[in-house]
Amino acid sequence: MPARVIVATLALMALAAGVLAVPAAADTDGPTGSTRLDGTWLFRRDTGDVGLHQRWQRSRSTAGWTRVSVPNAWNAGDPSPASFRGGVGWYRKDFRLPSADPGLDWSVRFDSVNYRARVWLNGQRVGSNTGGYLPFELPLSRLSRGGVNRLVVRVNSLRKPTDLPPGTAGGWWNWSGILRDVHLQRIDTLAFRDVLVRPVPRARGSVASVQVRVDLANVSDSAQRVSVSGRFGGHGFRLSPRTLKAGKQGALTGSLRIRHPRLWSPRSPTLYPVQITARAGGRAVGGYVLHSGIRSIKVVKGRLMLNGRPLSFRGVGLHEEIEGKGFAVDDADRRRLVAEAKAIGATVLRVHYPYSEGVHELADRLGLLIWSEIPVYQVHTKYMDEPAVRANALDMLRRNIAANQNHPSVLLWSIANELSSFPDPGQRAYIADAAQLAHSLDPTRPVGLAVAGYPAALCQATAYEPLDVLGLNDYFGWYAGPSGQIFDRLGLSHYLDAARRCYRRKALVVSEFGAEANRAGPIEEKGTFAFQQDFVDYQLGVFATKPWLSGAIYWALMDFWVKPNWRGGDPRPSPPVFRKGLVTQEWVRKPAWQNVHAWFARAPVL
Ligand code: GCB
Repeated sequence: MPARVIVATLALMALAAGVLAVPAAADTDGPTGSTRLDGTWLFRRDTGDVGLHQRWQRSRSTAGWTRVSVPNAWNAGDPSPASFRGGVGWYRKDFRLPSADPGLDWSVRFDSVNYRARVWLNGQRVGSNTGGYLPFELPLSRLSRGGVNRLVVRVNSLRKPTDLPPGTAGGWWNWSGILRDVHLQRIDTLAFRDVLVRPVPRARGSVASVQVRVDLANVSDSAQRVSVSGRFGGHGFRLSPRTLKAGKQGALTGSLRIRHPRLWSPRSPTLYPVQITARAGGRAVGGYVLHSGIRSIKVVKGRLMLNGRPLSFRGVGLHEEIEGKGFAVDDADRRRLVAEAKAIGATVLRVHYPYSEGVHELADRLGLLIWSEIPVYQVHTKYMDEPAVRANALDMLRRNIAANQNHPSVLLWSIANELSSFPDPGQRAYIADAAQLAHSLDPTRPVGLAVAGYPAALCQATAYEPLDVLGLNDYFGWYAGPSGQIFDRLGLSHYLDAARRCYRRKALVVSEFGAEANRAGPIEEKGTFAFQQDFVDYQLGVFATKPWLSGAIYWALMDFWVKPNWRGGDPRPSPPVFRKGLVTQEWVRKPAWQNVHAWFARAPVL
């Protein structure tokens, strides 16, 4: 029995016993009947980009291919400029289906391939995908039911200036390969496309309505009468049945009411196990499992509110990176990273792209909120002005919401990081379209944007009007900023107050603050451990005097790889590694870890 099915079964057994079970393992949510296709694959670098011409998708020989373990970043540990630039590599995996039943269909789901993927099965093209951080699923046809099947993936990690994140400018290493898990999905007649379980607490939390929408595709060659039933915690529900024609997709919807719900919050992250069963012609053909949480997140009078109470969180930036593996981390690595964030007392996680399913599930269970961002990262104005770039960004936003909206941990949808500080018409159009799209797809969450925090860039009130939350990336006292305007940390308090006056109705969050530290040395020297300690004490001390601030995020918890010549503002840098971390890549806590821990322990979350 696959692990996912075992966990689902345990959750059901616990449900029957009336217990709210929280599974111990990461990555248990999603359609049942899926098996991981991780583990040993063959890999071949294609430095001359000759693979397509030589039809490597059909090659039988293993000459030139080496064994790797997927998830895999083929450039892990390689600090060269060529490694950062990226290139082409091929992966291949031979596998047998878990069942030879001719009535079943199968698909393959990739959680993350950076950046362009083309996929073949048994020599036939099955599809492609662009973008590194969102899952994609491709149907598999021409399968050998009883024999060996060969899956081949060509990965091209060279990014263009119009890609997201753009070309070589990225603020983190361009890890190349199949970076997250691969799943083989069993499909019997009906395939789950989108599942939405959206609880909305009402009447001060004394009751909640839960909206359920299940999008199914009829993959059989005849029309089917389709029905869906399920359980939300101890409560049963049924969606209105409908008939789906062969090959067609459609949504079934319904809702239920929960009286006296136990609300989800960082302090008590109550989860309701949700189990959904799809039937075709009365026969159960598929299941879907997730873990829901009932809580409300709103911006009221310039303040983020969780369950009706003002939020004042302290959080950390966190890349899903492990030294020696790049972003190709496993469940145990994710648990260790997230545990380190919990240990310092963080209640929010942020990174510049959607986290993996595993991190979302850990955050749900551990009561961490996620600032969920898409990699619209420092995109140059001339590219934001291109409608095709904006359309791609909106598509990523749509896919992020579809993939991650069932997680109670998701605090808001962030549409970009550090676009130009003086929004031109192209950027304004993007902000308006993105905010409208996110609000219409998910009216229950605020929409945010992180901006570079400079006094001269304040009061973009019209351009930022459609947003609910503004993140201020604060490097006062670290970088000099344009014309030295943030060189002196004494300007921070005044800047924050000025920001409050400019954006009265928006919730304001310090979405980044941080200082590099890679050595012992005098307190006044940038880059020393002592300087970093003094820096965090000063910054967190200023934040503590701003009761209207909805939160602050230290950037970042752990050191990580940025780019070949990364300096990060340190006069004695250690490229390519970012050293603003409070924990080194070898898991050593720097002295400032204690300072941040002490401040975070003092700050009330709600
Ligand atoms: C920023 C970026 C972040 C960088 C940071 C830095 O504003 O958003 O990705 O890591 O500055 O260290 O300069």
